[in-house]
Amino acid sequence: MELMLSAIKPTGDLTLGNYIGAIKNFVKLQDDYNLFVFVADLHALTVRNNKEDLNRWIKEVAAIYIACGLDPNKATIFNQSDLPQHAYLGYILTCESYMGELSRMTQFKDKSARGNNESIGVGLFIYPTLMAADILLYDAKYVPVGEDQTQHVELTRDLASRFNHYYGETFVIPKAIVAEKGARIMALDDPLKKMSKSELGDNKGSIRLLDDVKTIRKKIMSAVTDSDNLVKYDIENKPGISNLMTIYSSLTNKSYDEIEDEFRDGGYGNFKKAVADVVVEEVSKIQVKFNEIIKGDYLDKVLKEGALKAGAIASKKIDEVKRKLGLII
Ligand code: AQP
Repeated sequence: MELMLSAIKPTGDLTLGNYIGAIKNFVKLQDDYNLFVFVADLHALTVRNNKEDLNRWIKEVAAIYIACGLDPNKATIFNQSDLPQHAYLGYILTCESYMGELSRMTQFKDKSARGNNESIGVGLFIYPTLMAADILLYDAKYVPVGEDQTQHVELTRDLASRFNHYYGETFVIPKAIVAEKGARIMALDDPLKKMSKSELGDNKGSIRLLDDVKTIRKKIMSAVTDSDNLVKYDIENKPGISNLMTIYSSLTNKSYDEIEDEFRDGGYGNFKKAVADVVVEEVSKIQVKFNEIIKGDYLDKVLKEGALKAGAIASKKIDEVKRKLGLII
């Protein structure tokens, strides 16, 4: 089976966006690929965190993977920081990359356009090279990502080709896989903004997978929409209702046409209630499993076994890279 790799960074309580755009797809893919899924905890360090929060989020991501249906007997699940090989290859790939190409990465560009370059962390500047290392360590052929990450997979491809060119065939050139539907779930309080787990403030825009059922219903019922009361998919003119349709469609597998028919005479109130029902049903199942997994030492065991398996592959790759560069192994 071909190797596919993806990750989530523990930077907040996971959202419905993370589930629909990423985890739900991982679960489907685990039967057809040799799937490696990790908790990208080193990537979480590009911003300063409270250590209790970070620790809780790391465990939450790992436990949610399993609660959503990732099977540790099929997928390899591990913590990035358990394997120093990631940072090691990240440094080597940083040396292979150019200021120009890293300056063009959207996140850094956006942040530097907003003002004071002097205070932007270097971690944010070089995190795409760490992401390249995450992928290239395992010879991953496919990388499922959200739309906003495709640029980083392009950089990974460039770095892999560059290394192969100068030092001889070493890395597999990976391909990004972007899911069509659900690739971008938007915030409920501002459908022009992505639903994000690190969103601060009153948190009305993000449904958290561990939110209680009442809160979830309330957030969906008060989601921002237009006022013409017609359930119709029109991303330009009706971004709020279209976003809710994407959520509903992703969880029920109904097409947009079917949803429009179903709610033709119902108006927004009925539709929002139906969206809340399917979200609550799905999330409740995840929460029951999560509450079992988070107790006891099962999670530790899964992460240790995952790190052993991934570590064996990563160490071999590091030896190969050192040999190619002329470093002593
Ligand atoms: N709103 C979303 N819609 C669809 N997919 C989403 N993902 C995140 N938000 C949405 C997908 O979830 C995975 C998480 O990747 P990540 O943790 O590395 O970072 P991210 O994409 O930056 O996710 P967040 O939740 O927005 O985190 P913060 O707030 O920390 O930046 C990816 O596969 C992503 O596409």
